[in-house]
Amino acid sequence: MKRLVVPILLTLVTGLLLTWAYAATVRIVFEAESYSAIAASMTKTKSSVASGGYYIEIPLRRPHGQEEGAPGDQGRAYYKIKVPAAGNYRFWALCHWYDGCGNSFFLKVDDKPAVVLGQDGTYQRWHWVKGPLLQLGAGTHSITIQNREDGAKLDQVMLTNDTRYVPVRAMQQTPQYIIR
Ligand SMILES: [Ca+2]
Repeated sequence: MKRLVVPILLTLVTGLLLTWAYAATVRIVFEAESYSAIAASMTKTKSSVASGGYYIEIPLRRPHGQEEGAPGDQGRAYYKIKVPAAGNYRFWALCHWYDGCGNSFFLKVDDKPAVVLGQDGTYQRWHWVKGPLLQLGAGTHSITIQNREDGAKLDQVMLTNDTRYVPVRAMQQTPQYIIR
């Protein structure tokens, strides 16, 4: 009987920990078009293949840039989100890049310096781009997606404290975490 107590206790403790870990998982998903403000040349574009029917983009310029240069304008989209629990959140963005000179945005969170989002080599198709790990307190945060290169499109954003999670397709928007 005594030999059974330890395994039973271990099972119970493991179960409780797993339940807690699962319950504490937060995913914050918002459509790129669910911005609270937008400034040109960032544009909302209708699309039958985009989640929610729209994406936002820095439209392609003619001639399209052939090298890394300064952004053509201050185009940006601004979001406010409500983070339910403090933690480290991985930032993911569902993006579509034109080419190697149209494959990034600037990402600015709260009043921290802007960082580059993207610069990967997947062109001409929608894919999830892994962004930075953000240390966020519970409460309201602001997210700005800014022009860095023309030909860059954004469909959705996802933040999760489950840092092992890798998104594969568009997800259900979580309106409870979006402040408009
Ligand atoms: Ca969308």
